[in-house]
Amino acid sequence: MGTYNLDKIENLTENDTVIIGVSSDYGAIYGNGAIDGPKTIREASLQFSGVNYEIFKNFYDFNVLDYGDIKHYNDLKSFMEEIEKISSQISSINAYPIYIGGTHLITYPIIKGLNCHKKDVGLIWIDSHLDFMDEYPKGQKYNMATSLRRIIEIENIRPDNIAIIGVHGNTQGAEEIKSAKDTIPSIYSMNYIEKIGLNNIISILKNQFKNIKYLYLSLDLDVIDPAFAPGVSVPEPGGFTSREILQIIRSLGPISNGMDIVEYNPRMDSSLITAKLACSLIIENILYKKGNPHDE
Ligand SMILES: [Mn+2]
Repeated sequence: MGTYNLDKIENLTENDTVIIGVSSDYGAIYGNGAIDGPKTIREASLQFSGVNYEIFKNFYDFNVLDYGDIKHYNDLKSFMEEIEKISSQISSINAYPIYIGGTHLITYPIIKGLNCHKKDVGLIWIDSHLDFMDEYPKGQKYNMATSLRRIIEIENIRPDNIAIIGVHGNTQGAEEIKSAKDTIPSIYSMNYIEKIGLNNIISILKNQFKNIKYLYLSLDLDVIDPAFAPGVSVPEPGGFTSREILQIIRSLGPISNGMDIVEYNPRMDSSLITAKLACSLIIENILYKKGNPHDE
């Protein structure tokens, strides 16, 4: 991101935003490539000035630090424990983390880490997919298709503190859909969002989470239409436009306490379209969330 480097998580303060790469293909089912996500998004960020035209603020006026990538392990269990540990440390300091995946599996250890400190966790899952399989394929419990199902099983995570937005498409099974609908009351599908209007859905979400102590946003880039974000492992036509996803992040960013951007796969991308959208989402999340630096 062209930001200052952070040596140790312990050096963070609650006013800081920290970028953390979670560079791994663990959890991939439909092809590798997410492991190069953080590196490619950092490279794509070099052409950004940091100044947003609309609100005329500069990214570099804020305390944004780059932790680099989380240490990789050759076994999934150790890697997930490392993510969980980092998430736990950052949330105890109350700094704002932005995790760059990696597959959607990474959200599970991130939320598990939060839970050590935060009893009242809200989660907005922005995704084409429910990721609600118990095992997929049979016997596999930890991957991009099971991540939200594992999150539901974490102690103190309540299904009514979770909202899913943007679900659509033709790749999910009937059982998975039924089981998610039976468990999570707030699922706003893409057709429903179109019918009610995105602004109204954003108002509903702001109201739903207004008393939550810690709100986490998990953004799977495949919720964006492949025309705008082709660089994902499971593209799903009929998704949000770039303008819509920017609006979602500008609106929900300010009420959130942390977020991730997952499933970026550079091997599927074209001319870094998806990486540059990811950079814009990160920059605007920070600028809209922090307000005017000179007011602070
Ligand atoms: Mn997902």
